[in-house]
Amino acid sequence: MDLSGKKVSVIGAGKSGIAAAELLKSAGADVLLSDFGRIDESTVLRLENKKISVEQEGHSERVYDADLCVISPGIPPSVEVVKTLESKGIHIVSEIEIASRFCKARVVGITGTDGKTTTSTLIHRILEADGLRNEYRSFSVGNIGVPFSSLVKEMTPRDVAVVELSSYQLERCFTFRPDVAVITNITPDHLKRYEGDIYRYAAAKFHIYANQGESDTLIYNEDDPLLREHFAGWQFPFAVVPFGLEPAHGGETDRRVVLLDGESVVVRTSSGEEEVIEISEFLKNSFRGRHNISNVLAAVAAARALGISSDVVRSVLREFKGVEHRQEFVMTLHGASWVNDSKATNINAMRQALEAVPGSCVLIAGGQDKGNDYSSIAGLVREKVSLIVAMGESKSIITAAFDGIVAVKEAQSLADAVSLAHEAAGEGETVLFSPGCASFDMFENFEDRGIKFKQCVHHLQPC
Ligand code: UMA
Repeated sequence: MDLSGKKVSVIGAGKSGIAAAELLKSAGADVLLSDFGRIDESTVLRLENKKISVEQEGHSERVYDADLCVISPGIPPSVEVVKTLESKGIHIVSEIEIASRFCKARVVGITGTDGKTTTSTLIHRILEADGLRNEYRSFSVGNIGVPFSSLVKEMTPRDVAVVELSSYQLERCFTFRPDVAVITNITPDHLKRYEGDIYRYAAAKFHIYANQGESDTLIYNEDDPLLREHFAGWQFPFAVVPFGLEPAHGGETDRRVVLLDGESVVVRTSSGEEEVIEISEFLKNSFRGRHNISNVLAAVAAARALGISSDVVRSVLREFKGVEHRQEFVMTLHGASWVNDSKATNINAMRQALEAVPGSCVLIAGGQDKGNDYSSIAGLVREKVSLIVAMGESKSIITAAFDGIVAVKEAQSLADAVSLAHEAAGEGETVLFSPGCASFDMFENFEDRGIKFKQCVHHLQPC
């Protein structure tokens, strides 16, 4: 892609903005990277050495002197700079859109409210294993933490980019066309950005298949009511592969192509049903729960669409130990199992973690509230939780929500929460750290929160 002489403004100097600026510069564009906060000195120096103009602590008029604007995913459409760009008719695209225009590799895109990191990681591991035999590489990029723009120039037509995509990243995608698109589920999340409307949130996610054509595949979760309804009866110009755990819903035709049949993952083909793997072969302490079986079905469907043999899929699934911060087993202490689920930033993820707990648990929850409706999990909490330890900004909201349902103790810090849970946890119980809230009230991000949780747990261990 030749951008010689084009002026491009990049808004937001986080990971994706910096990577997009560097990519655009390498294609000959005249790039301005603008951030309303401070950018660290070494980054400014590095970028200026590459002849990228940088401005910080505010977006100036220079931003509007552009042929094109690339926007970072975390910047909502409601902010002044975006509105002004729009009023001036400057074309605004997402970082994913720009990276995809440079991409020579095949692309697998994975979106959804929950499960996208686990599903992306599974697909990436399967591709890595297959790539070793067939001499290609798999790149795991996107919302998972490595900007697509930062690696896209290394990718060749033989390679595969496995791109985890948030709804934010799919907004302002216009030509992005994954060869294989996966939608894991859609439940309420990030609704502030979408003015409380789940269909606006879903519409952003549906950009994932908007440009797909004849040679492409769309994989979606038939168990998800919103997706099931959305895809019912439609004719698409590409292959559609529903997957699901549940048998046909309410007498409807069973459309599932990849499914759970008894204890086995099965693929329906034109010549019958093929068993891929039994669930007991991949479920383990560090990778458990029905939602993870669902993630496996999605990954199996993607592997099929990419022509990967069941042998490779099986060998990867048997070895897979889950993803850090996602129901990650930390250790057993005095008979209680400690689980780090810091990635659970919404109620649905918290529900999945609670459902996966084998017996009763002490739940550590709380953080920056997202307008959570805790009543939707009251029954599950009554059934499974012996004590809630509430922490962070939302601790009083949690206390009020579970008053009369289960005992709640409020913690003053993460270390305090861990210590209160340790005192309460009985033998055979699980201590589940599944905040159900964003992390930004006390931590840099959910990774930072998960790492600090694990450090606190390890400090409990007697020497
Ligand atoms: N900023 C401005 N002007 C504004 C608002 C913000 O300049 O009006 C600046 C901030 O000062 C900051 C920068 O924008 O310097 C932040 O950009 P960003 O929030 O888009 O963050 P990045 O570091 O670029 O990280 C993004 C994703 N972040 C978000 O979507 C919020 C990362 O997803 C992703 O891993 C990364 O790109 C690489 O692709 C994180 C995330 O929280 C994990 N995702 C959400 C989720 O999973 O729920 C959607």
